[in-house]
Amino acid sequence: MNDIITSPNTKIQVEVERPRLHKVILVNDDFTPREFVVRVLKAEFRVNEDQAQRVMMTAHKRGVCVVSVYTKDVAEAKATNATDAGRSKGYPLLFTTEPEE
Ligand code: TYC
Repeated sequence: MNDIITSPNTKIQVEVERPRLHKVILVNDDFTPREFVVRVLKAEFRVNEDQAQRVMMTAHKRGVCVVSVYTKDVAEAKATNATDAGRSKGYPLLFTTEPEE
């Protein structure tokens, strides 16, 4: 019977980096109605009326506004869904994504 017990003495250190978050950015245009932008923000990004109004007005005045941050896949899926919601009504509403610094 071979019952010698050996214990490993090599320590393995694994460094895990937190995945970078990605911003979803609302881009202003001259055609999409304000109420529609607010409705899409509330439906897709789970913000309340007040938050949706602020984000929409910031994009309206400054050209763009960060809506929220998510992991890459979630940010891209939400930006695509929200952009498609506008396109389905014939509006040029656009949401883009970019990695956080
Ligand atoms: N600028 C649009 C208008 O005056 C409203 C709007 C706001 C559209 C923000 C897009 O990302 C946007 N009807």
